[in-house]
Amino acid sequence: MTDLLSLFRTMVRIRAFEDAAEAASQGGVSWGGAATGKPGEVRVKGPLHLSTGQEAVATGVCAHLGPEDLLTSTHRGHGHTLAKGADSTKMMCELFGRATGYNAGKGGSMHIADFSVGMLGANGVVTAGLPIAVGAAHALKIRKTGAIAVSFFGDGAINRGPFLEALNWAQVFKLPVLFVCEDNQISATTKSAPMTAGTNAASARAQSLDIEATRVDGNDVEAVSDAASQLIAQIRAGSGPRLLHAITYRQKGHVSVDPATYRKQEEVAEALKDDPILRARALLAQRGLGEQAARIEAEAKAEIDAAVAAASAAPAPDAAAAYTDILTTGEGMWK
Ligand SMILES: Cc1ncc(C[n+]2csc(CCOP(=O)(O)OP(=O)(O)O)c2C)c(N)n1
Repeated sequence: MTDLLSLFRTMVRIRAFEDAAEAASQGGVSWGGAATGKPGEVRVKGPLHLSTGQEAVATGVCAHLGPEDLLTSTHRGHGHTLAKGADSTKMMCELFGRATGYNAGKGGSMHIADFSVGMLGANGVVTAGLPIAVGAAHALKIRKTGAIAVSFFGDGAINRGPFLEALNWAQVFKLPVLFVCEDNQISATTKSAPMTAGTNAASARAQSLDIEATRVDGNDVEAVSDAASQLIAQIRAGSGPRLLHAITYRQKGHVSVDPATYRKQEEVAEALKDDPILRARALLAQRGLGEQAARIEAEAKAEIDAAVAAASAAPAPDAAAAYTDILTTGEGMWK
């Protein structure tokens, strides 16, 4: 569904999910440091990479995908995963380390996958999702399913080799894959511009391989949706790969406990005015849909409150589960 109310619903569900997850992680493990919260207070342990401010990109792209289409994500994957149709309660349970989570509480925020909705997984290794998506797209092409693969990645990812390898392979074999660069203009804690050669590097590098690329305002959900719709239609018609370069802004630090003091407060304040949800809410009000928008936000908040309650009440995994679903317990290696 691509009308603005539907797009708004996805964006506010993502925002509510991440706000709740962040609240549950406050006072948790400090970045690179020791646990600072009181036991029992902190329900999300370890780092949490939030995509606050980037919701329009996940939303606008995934609105054009079905469960048969495949998706790879990044370390900042909550939005992509929700937009692709994953269950918010199972996701929250995973963040809370509960047995009822997507990975039985053993994976956490960066390892959520749900193959039933085509979500192949978040990924802590920067750029690793691109070759996975290309492999998936190759399989889709061989099987002639008509489905496509989509890979989200950050602007930092384009400086690693697998970016070029993935794009090259996809173009050589004319694979059905959409590469989506979420250009939030920062890589972890470092501004991207001074360490990235070229202008509009994500699009320009794709174009150097004759892959058509479209640049879009990534905080304008309708613009993202329109651009994605066109590119995805071309891919479904057999064009081979396309790249969507969405310019956006990450409102929070690299991880939830990072206060991002390396960024000027004026820059953040200015960027907050361009919040994609504020923009969509204002547009809906202008179009006489303010009441519906408010109802949708209340529903999203209620859904996520219920997810938090369910996750809080859910059981932790058995201690014995630490030894299941692992490749090796190390015996052979150390003897
Ligand atoms: C191969 C690899 N190198 C380094 C890291 C450490 N790291 C985690 S996130 C990140 C920056 C990624 O930047 P970008 O892709 O722009 O995403 P952002 O965090 O800005 O959303 C780095 C270098 C990693 N996870 N994987």
